[in-house]
Amino acid sequence: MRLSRYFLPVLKETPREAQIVSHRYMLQAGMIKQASAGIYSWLPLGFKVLRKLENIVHEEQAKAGHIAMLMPTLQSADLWRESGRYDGYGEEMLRMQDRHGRDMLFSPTAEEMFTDVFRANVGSYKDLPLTLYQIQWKFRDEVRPRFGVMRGREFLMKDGYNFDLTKEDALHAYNRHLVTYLRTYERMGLQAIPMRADSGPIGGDYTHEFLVLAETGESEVFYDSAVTDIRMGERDVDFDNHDQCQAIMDEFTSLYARTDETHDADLFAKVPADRQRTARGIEVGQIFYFGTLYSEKLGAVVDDGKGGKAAVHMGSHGIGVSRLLGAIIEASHDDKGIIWPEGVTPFHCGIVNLKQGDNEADAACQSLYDSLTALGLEPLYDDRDERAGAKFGTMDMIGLPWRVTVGPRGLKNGVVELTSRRTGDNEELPPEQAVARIADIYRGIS
Ligand code: P5A
Repeated sequence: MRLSRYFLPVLKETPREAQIVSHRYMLQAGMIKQASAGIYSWLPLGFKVLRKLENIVHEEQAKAGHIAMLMPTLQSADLWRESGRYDGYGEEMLRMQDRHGRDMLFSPTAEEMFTDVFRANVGSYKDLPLTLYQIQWKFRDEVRPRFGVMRGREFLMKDGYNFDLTKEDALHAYNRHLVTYLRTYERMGLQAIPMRADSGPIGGDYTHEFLVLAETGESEVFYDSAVTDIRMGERDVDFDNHDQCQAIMDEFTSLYARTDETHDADLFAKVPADRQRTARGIEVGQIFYFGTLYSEKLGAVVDDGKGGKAAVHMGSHGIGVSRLLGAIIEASHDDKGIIWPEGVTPFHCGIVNLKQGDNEADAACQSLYDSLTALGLEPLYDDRDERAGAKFGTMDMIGLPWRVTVGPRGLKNGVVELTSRRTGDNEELPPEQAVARIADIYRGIS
């Protein structure tokens, strides 16, 4: 993409309404624009990162055999009356009526809707296990929408629902989701720690939240510092293997890690004193096992293979996809702007032409652009007629992890400059080698 033809409305001034750095940078980098309280328009750069996050989520869900589909955002109140949540959900549910006076709502979550599709189409244990999911906009009329996409009213969620014959199978689905979530966050350059939590309006009594530690996080958390040393890494996982998934679950959740709602001071006191930590965290996901809570109310039953009928065991599993943008920026930035992890960056690298209009510099930039594009990479070429300082400022703000700077002086010596956004390290090298280096960095990342 050539910057002169892109739509990147970078703001010069610091937006005054933004209280935390991720919100400020998302506005300044031209990623989002507030439409009304807690509701945002996604401008091209923000939309690009959002799509990248969605892709990672889809890829990791597919590995576990979970099946993507899409539900409507506007749902009939009748279905929610069956579960008892139409009255129970409270002020956060946005309610409306259609022209016939029928009660409708904007889905804040979709347990009822998925259970309804299940009960209408599945009647036998032979069709289990089954996990269906979607990535879809949700609406929650939060009392205090704030921090930009972090606590929005309209937000993008990945929500998945498992249907299993037995509790044991449903707990395996729970473990499977824990594994897929850990892999998902790691690919996004984040460490999200699973912590025992409270289930709130979703119900059930077995649930973990995934928290990214950050001073600006809304949740207070208590944990054993040793949990931060555990990583999924590249290990092979067989998602059908109950024991392996259980072992990973145990590895990640046996140490003390809880949100304030479930914090137990006596248990915490047993953690070695030098490892006790109190901090703040951003909740980027949550998984739930709630058994037959919804299946009994909505009549989601199957033949159990022994001549009887059984209400299916269920859980639901959510990732805050739009919130993740904020969380990634909170975890990865400096005073000049965002620093995208390679796995989620909107463009793989920037190309800065120091002397637009100079034949040699223009040709070298074009050639770099073509070589990178031919390798399947997406560069953002700043071809505007602007001062070098302004070009660097834009690149630093939007946070592409690598920048190639091209100028007549370097070209005389046959070199361009490759700069890491994270470390600021510069290296002079011939253009072909810069291309090869960048291709190398992204090999295996996509
Ligand atoms: C699980 C999937 C659920 O709704 N039902 C379907 C279950 N869980 S949850 O924890 O309430 O939400 C899942 C994740 O969505 C994000 N989230 C938000 N993101 C931005 N703004 C909000 N107002 C908001 N509310 C929830 C969180 O990341 C949460 O973990």
